[in-house]
Amino acid sequence: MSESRIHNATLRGKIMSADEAAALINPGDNIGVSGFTGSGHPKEVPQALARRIAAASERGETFRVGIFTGASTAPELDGALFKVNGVSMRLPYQSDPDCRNRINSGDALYTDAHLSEVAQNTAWGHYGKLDVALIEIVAILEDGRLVPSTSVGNNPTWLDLADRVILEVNAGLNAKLEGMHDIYSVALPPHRQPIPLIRPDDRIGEPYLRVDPAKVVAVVETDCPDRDTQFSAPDENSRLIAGHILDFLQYEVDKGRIPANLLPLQSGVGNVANAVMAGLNDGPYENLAAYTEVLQDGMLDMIRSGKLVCASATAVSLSKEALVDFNANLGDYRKCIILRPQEVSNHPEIVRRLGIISMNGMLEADIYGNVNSTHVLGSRMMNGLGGSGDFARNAYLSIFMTPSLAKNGMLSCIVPMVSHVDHTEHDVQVLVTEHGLADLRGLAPRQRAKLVIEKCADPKFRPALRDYLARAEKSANGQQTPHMLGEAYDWHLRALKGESM
Ligand code: 0RQ
Repeated sequence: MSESRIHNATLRGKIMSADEAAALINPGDNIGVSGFTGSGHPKEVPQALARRIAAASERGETFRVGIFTGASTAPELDGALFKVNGVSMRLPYQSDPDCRNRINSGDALYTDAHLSEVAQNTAWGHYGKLDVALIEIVAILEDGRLVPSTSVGNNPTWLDLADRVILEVNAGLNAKLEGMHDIYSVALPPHRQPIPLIRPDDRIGEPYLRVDPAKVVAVVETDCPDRDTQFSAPDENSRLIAGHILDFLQYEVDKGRIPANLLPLQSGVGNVANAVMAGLNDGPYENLAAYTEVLQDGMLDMIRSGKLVCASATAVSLSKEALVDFNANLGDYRKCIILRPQEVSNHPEIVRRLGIISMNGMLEADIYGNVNSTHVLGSRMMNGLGGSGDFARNAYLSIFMTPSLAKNGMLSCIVPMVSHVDHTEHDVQVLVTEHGLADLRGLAPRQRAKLVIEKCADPKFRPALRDYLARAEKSANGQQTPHMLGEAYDWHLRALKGESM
């Protein structure tokens, strides 16, 4: 493999095993790893590091590291390191069960941040010094430039800022990825310039990552697939939510507010997002574009059918079946998929310029339109904010969606007051559940509340929400945004006692 994938003589001289590379990581190091939603993460060195940490722990020594990523990774990285309690600090978005449990038990500190801001926050030193960059790539060119993997994430920043660099060259990923990426660096103020990206398919950088070869301390050859992301067939709720969104988008087209080929689409992760894409694929739209962070199965289907002519993202996160097709037809997909650093894929300047239609999941919304995407019952971290805030605040249309009920109908996802706020009423224009869609644009809080209750709440919780609103409006507190503060969280308090909200 070294013949075909590592063409630079200096870096070929640094090839070693994953265990040897992991031995170059010290207790207390902060490690910037590649990886975004289960794609493009290093796969062998993290497991070797986890073995070292476990051995140190058996000797009674403390060995913990800080892990900075693009977003969520996979069992070989977050899973392995968190199982051995080897991570003292983690950022940003995650979705691994062991990682989530360590965060919520207090074993690990977790810093959640807008994905577009992580690179600049690191450069400014807000998270501490970055000691090591551990980056998966698919090849090294003769001149030392690196062919990125299935995600770009924060890799340019990690390579730039870290003292030491460890590269995993993965022969298990398709070499035809070369040319799919567009690496552009955003300067820090006061040197920042407008990002010259006017259309989703503009290329503004170069297809390779660069690294100072003198900083590279290890090159590890691997041959491992990415995590595959399982999608179930859209359930009834997902189909209904997708249907409401599609009707709404058609209404906007008919009103002349958006063009017939819509505006560039951003779609969050998960089955509902995929169901919306499936609906768009079956709909009357042509020449669609995506400017998003994660490209999932639904968008790949749309590229194949010719409906989606361009997709800009920072990662490709596919099911096993979709990966087979992706790899078989990569030459064709490369013509319309561009992978960028997350600082660019999620950049507020671009999101506002392009007028994106943004669609993200949520845990709960309140009757006034504030959204909680991250904290179950106010305290327990789910996954993190991800890119939802990058898009929601700056999109032309920001849509949040959820089934109206959770936990076997015990919880209402429409509540009097959200137990944690990620997206304020000012950043949420449309709420959707299986029951309907509430277009909140231009409405005052009390108008919004009536619409959210009638359109989005499950019928079994509507009477209690109507009653709350009516009494709040009459109460002394009932002004611009009527609330009864002594009662607003009774719904969550009942849930915490294991009762229905
Ligand atoms: O719990 O896993 O224990 O069964 O939350 O809920 O309905 O499966 O929804 O998979 O679409 O995730 C907000 C988490 C929704 C996701 C969130 C419980 C429910 C279940 C998951 P179980 P569903 P989804 C792009 C954009 C933030 C980041 C983001 C998310 C679990 O969309 O992480 O948008 N968003 N990034 O039972 C208590 C409620 C609940 C609830 C659902 N009201 N109270 N629990 N659940 N509603 C991607 C990136 O940025 C990388």
